[in-house]
Amino acid sequence: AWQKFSAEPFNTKEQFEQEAVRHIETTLARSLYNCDEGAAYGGTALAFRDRMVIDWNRTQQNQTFADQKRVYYLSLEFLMGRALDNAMLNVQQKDSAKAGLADLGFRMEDIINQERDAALGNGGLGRLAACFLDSLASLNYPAWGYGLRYRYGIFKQEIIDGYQVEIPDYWLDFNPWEFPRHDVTVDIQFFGNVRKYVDDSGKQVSVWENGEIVQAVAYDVPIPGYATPTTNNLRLWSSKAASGEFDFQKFNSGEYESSVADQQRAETISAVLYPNDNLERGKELRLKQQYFWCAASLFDIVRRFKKSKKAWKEFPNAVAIQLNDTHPTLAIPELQRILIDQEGLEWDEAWSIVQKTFGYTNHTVLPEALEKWSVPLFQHLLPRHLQIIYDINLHFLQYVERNFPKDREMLGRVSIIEESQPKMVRMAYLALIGSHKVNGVAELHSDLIKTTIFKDFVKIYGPDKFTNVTNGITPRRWLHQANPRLSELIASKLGGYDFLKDLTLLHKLENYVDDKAFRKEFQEIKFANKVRLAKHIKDTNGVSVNPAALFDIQVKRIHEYKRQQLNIFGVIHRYLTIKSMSPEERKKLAPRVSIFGGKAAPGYWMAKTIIHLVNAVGAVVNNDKDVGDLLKCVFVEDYNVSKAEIIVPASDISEHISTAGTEASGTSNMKFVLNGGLIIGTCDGANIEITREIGEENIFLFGNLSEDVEDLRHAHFYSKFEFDPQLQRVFDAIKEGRFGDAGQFSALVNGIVEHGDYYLVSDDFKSYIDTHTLIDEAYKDQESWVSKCITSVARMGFFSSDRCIDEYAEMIWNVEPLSPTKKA
Ligand code: 26W
Repeated sequence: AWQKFSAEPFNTKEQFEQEAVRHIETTLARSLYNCDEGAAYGGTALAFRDRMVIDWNRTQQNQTFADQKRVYYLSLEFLMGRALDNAMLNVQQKDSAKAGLADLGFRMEDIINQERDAALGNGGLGRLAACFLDSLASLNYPAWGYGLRYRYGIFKQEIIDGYQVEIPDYWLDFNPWEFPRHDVTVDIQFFGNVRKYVDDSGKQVSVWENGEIVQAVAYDVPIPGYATPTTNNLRLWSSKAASGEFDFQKFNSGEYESSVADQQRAETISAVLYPNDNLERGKELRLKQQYFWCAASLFDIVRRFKKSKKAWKEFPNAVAIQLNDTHPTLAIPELQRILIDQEGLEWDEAWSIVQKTFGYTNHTVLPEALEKWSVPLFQHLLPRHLQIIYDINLHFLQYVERNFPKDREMLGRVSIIEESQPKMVRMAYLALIGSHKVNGVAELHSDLIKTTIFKDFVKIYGPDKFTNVTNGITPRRWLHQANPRLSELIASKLGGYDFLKDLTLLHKLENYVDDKAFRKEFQEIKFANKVRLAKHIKDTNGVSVNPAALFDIQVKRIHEYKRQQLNIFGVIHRYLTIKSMSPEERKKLAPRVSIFGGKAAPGYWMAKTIIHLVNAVGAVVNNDKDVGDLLKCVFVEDYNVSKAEIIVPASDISEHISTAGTEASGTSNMKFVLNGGLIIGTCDGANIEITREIGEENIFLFGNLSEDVEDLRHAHFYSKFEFDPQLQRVFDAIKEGRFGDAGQFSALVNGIVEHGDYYLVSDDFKSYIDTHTLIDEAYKDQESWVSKCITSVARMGFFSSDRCIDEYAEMIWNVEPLSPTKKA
């Protein structure tokens, strides 16, 4: 049994009511007579926040006094979703709150639904960061997250006439989970020039001066751990004009308007999350965001370290910084700059500290996602950093030259500076060179980075610099919170909720695979979850779907490499097949509901075309009398974390069908299986390890392997290839205009027919369709289907983000948990 430090839990509903009502009436200044659901949410959130804050303060104090290494997770994205349910779970007083809210005339579910998602991320990378924060706190690691406090998160998606429309996500009207720290500010410099001189001792000194200053203000968000008092901190920086004489001069000279304009320009830095996923666009504002956040975070980390009065060589024993992809790579030259320009260390000593401090996680091998910044832009915005990067590169290339004197070509290949017009800074190389470990996020991906993008670096540094940490997900949100009935059923068999702290305990469920009562309950829960999703679909799309049908779900960012186009072509194929059948034949078919969801980057036309086609197919199929319940096709608008919590538990089959070798890991695949759904997938990312864990009899794999992709692509250009007739039939139907004007979809079809089919849709189509036929058959045998589902859940223990965090801690960070009970 554990206890929170704050010794005042809501033991009774009256206690909860008293506190919630006090907040409604005082903090929110609302009269109880017009207390709506929004106010009830506010009161509830604030009451729980009070419970967390005491633990938070204690944890921070404890971490300050403990002489122990800390982890800093730098991520430009934290896709947190809602916080209230998570806070209630971790403070463990949800029952009193539920009863208290009922007294006040509210349903807990409605109150939870009042909260807006904190959607400060695009997809997998941002959600992974959120799962990691949950695990770090739950495992008592002394760890902070650092990010940006965007005023606008990922846009809200509306589907209008079948097209995606983006609406700004202004989410901060009421955010009870953040604490502004107006006293924690950092001045951040941009632009200016570098002055060099030799000081009295004969040392070369560089001064970066005459820049423009923007202020970073800290906003702190408490991150409570599960079943532990440890409450870590997520610090998000917000930008603000530096208040200084400059402004006053403008006021005095009557330039009030332009001084306000300066203010707005400064605030623009943290205004909006870039909505691109896996596509780099080289915008100046994005580089500004990256430096602003890295510089503020490093200043903060260094300030904290300096309070300990330790020698600089101790820095890597006190601090581990993890770079979530290359977005925070500027932290590397920034730390080097602080150490040599401000702290007066010699280059080599400083550089050794830098390399020991950082670890770099790569999340993608897609070439268009690899960050590169133009040298002229760098020169303009961060002149001193560019010099430091050149110096890092010089030292590095000299090292390479010494060790590989015969391979002259290598220098150009591995240089941080790409000799293009204009020259470019390759951020992934800088991140790799400045870190002591580089990891991929699933076994296949970690192997691929060593043979493709970082091949030369394996020769240079040896293979030990590279490692794998397969991604994971937090079972607190993705099992207990999203699927409370399944969690409860599991707890009833395993004798409690220990599995939420040690997910490998799920293996004991294998003893219940043949247990009649357990199986029945398991099926009932899945059905109830499908009913819930069917209601959501009815409410938002107006389409009635039969919860007894097989729910086939693909929800994730829309991207050609993820191949939603393969899925929708499969749906069209199914539709055409149904149409060609006699009523007798149709009776033998298993009813299906194909569900899509996900956002397209606003400038990604092909992805938007895919969304449009899904909606166009839905409009035809869902209204065809010949088809009826046999096939429905729906696009769920505005897919986000809280929608995922409804969608994931309702799936029978989910689709993870990327071209082999393109999806670094995938994490929703883990969520779906953990919630008792099966998957159809390619041999890609974490699908491979899921197969290893659950057994190949429990997954539907199809398609070409990553080692064959290159040859297949090549063949598209050099041998005239015939399409599978079934795919041809799909294209013909589109061209005939059966889903509206064919011209709208021509780019999609032509990309495959005429432009090389880069993502191998035609190569994998037959295998995909055949596998879906197997799925239809398998689903008819409900007994064996349920056995597969239960066995799979039992074998998913490996994919907890807790396992993942322990691996990072041991292999990369060299940090230990800090007991929360240790007295400060
Ligand atoms: C600079 C533009 C940009 C923006 C976002 C480039 C790359 C990204 C991310 C790295 C994209 C992303 O979210 N990658 C996903 O990371 C997940 C967590 O590791 C993996 O599970 C997914 O396979 C990977 O696509």
